[in-house]
Amino acid sequence: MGAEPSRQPEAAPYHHPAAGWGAARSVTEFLVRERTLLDGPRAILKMNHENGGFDCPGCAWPDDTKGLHLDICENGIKHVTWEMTRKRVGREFFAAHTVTELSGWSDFALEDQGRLTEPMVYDEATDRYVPIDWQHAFDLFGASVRALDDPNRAAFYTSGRLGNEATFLYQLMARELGTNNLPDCSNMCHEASGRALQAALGTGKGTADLKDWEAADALFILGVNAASNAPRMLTALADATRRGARIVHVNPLVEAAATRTIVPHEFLDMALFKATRTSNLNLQVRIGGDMALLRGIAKAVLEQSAQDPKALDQQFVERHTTGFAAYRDLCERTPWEELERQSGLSREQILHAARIYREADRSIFSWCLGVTQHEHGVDAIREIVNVLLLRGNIGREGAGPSPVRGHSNVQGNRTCGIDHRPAPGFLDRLSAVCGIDAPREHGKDTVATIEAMARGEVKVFVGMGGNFALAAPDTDYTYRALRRCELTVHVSTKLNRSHLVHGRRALILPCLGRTEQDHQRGGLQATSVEDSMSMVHLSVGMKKKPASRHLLSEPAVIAGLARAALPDSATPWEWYVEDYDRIRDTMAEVLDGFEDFNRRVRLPLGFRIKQPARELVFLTPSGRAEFSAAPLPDVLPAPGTLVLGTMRSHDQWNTTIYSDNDRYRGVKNLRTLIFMNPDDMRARHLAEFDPVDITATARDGSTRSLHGYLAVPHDLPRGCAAGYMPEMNVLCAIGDYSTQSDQPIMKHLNVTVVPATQGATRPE
Ligand SMILES: Nc1nc2c(c(=O)[nH]1)N[C@H]1C(S)=C(S)[C@@H](COP(=O)(O)OP(=O)(O)OC[C@H]3O[C@@H](n4cnc5c(=O)[nH]c(N)nc54)[C@H](O)[C@@H]3O)O[C@H]1N2
Ligand SMILES: Nc1nc2c(c(=O)[nH]1)N[C@H]1C(S)=C(S)[C@@H](COP(=O)(O)OP(=O)(O)OC[C@H]3O[C@@H](n4cnc5c(=O)[nH]c(N)nc54)[C@H](O)[C@@H]3O)O[C@H]1N2
Ligand SMILES: [Mo]
Repeated sequence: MGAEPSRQPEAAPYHHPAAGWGAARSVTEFLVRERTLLDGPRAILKMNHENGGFDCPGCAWPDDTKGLHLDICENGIKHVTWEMTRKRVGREFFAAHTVTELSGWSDFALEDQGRLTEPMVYDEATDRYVPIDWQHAFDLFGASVRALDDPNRAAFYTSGRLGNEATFLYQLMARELGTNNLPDCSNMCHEASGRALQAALGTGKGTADLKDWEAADALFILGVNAASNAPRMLTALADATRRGARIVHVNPLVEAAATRTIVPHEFLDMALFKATRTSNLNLQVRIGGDMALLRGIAKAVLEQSAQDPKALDQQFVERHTTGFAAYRDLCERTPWEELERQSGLSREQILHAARIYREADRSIFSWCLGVTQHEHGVDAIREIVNVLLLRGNIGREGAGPSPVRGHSNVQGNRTCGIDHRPAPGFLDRLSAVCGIDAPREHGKDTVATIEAMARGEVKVFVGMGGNFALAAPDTDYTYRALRRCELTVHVSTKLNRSHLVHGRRALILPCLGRTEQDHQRGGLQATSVEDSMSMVHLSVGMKKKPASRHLLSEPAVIAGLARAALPDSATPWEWYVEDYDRIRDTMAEVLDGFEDFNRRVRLPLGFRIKQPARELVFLTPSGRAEFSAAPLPDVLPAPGTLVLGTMRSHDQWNTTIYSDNDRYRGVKNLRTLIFMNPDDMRARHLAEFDPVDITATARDGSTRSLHGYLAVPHDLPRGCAAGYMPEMNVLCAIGDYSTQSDQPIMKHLNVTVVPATQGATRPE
């Protein structure tokens, strides 16, 4: 897998501020490559704007509260231009290449063919995709679904960029068919956050919004590579520094956002190369060590409260929480040595973080995959809440938990019904309003769906966006599972691996992207999305001419699929698609917090879904915020092994690889690498770029290997290693998912690393 195969790998520390001119140059190169030098900049000026414009299809960071601001980032721009490319993949392309041949292409080469232009169906006789018209494609799906003896033999995956209206129709189709099999990318992402916050605070989401970020005195940023994956957070960090707030980064790696930045839209700073510091303290925890650090902070706060009663918000704890005594006991009983060992930090470092926390009136804790993709992800996030509760950092300005969500609408997907474990109250309302009998039995999440496909139980798989084959764990197993299906259907914008790893029959259904105008009988349509901080607003495409005239919008594709599978359905599928206001009117009746949806979503900045926990209303069994008292997990690597975390490079979007560079980590022309501590390399007699074999041992003792990866020294704690997803999904065993969140454990693989027996893997 690789974009620039013939170039020599390079690795050197990166000494420049995040964003700034490196980002500007990278954007220009990208616009040229995608041949969108004219359309790209025009689109970017329309992005994330108050009153119109489309929502950046990049990350889920909220738009600037001032609304008028051009808050853009390098990676958002890349993501938009990726969709707007002038390259096309049409029927001639598919006629010229068999699926077997395409299977030998790199993932980069597949997506690089450009936008899909018409529906295609797999033809077994010629091993090629051939054109099919929309109605026949829908009919093939309808017949396959109706032939199933149980609706639970179908599964409906969502990748988190689907707009709210399409999301609502999609889950309605699944539930009208009779299944809650709605796996989604969130099952690999923030499932742990949802479960932890639900248990502790009675809400599955963060409670802090961007205004709170602007008012916080201390920001704790855990397990996120913000400069690459949530670059607009850099603006918030730079603003925080300027007003004197303090910022603590917790990450085994010192990522670019943890040093300094030049904010992308501050042109004067760009011109003067003026960087702003974005960190007061970097804590390089060991992988999985966050919980021990957090407990250490709590222990320090509690110890301090003996002399300084203000260290603890006694009144808040008494009035609004439960479980405090047990938690205090646990903290007192946990020895400092244990906290140091498990966190990989010294007592002084932990006390330093605790002092910053104690001295701040208002604190926000923010986190992403570095905290969630672990066996103990739920416990670790509950520990974040514990720490916040000690000082009453919930339900007031400038404070609270603030997970950084992934895909641009992954939070909206969950709000609008993509949930394999839906709440009974939601199902009641959905059934009553939509006149269906929604199934009550829980459905399958991502891992359970793969296992069921492998057993031959799930036979029809639909992917609404995304790249399931590559994104999921245990690549070989997942491939075998998908190939056992009777029918695989992918609604996509670009060709990807999931189209080639298909069932006996297979459909590729191309759809409009978010940048494109969506015209239906009722006129130009807008869709709504929800960001990481629960703001719901409209997104309207700006590109008049779609990538192809055969494309349908996602709601139209879903309506077509639904009608074919449910010919007698009383749901007015076609009527809904004529005017998305009609979908929104139904959503307003079904979904909590969506009253008066059509009016409120048209307010200049949209609206914020009410957050009970923000108002100190805790919808937990006790009616209070609940402390947890989980035992500290043992996260130390076994002797001779390393703990490996998989992550993204700067130049990729999940399974979409833009190039083989990772600018902020100083890497060029290389993805088949493993970052290691220099001492761990020396112990294995490895020099920079020496080829190694990596073997992961799963819980069940089975092993999975990658061969010929290159060792790259990096500043990370001993015993820890890192490398890139999705390539390293080969190493993630399907059975190794968290017993707390069911999330695949993608940040904590137990591996051995030895010099390669066969030399280096050269990218093809
Ligand atoms: N440009 C771009 N933007 C994206 C994406 C993309 O692929 N490209 N993906 C989107 C999606 S879907 C998501 S979910 C988010 C993902 O955003 P991130 O969570 O930033 O994703 P990762 O690249 O997996 O990086 C995880 C970070 O956690 C750190 N880490 C690893 N293990 C630990 C640990 O045990 N403790 C702590 N504290 N840190 C640890 C790693 O060093 C790394 O900095 O980004 C979204 N935004
Ligand atoms: N080892 C490891 N694996 C991981 C992770 C990790 O950290 N480590 N992270 C996990 C996480 S957090 C996530 S979210 C998943 C990501 O999993 P997915 O969301 O499944 O993957 P993406 O790469 O984001 O999907 C890209 C594809 O989406 C399609 N697409 C793009 N735009 C649109 C659109 O507007 N509409 C439609 N219908 N399709 C579109 C294109 O065809 C493109 O090829 O990966 C997970 N996998
Ligand atoms: Mo994600």
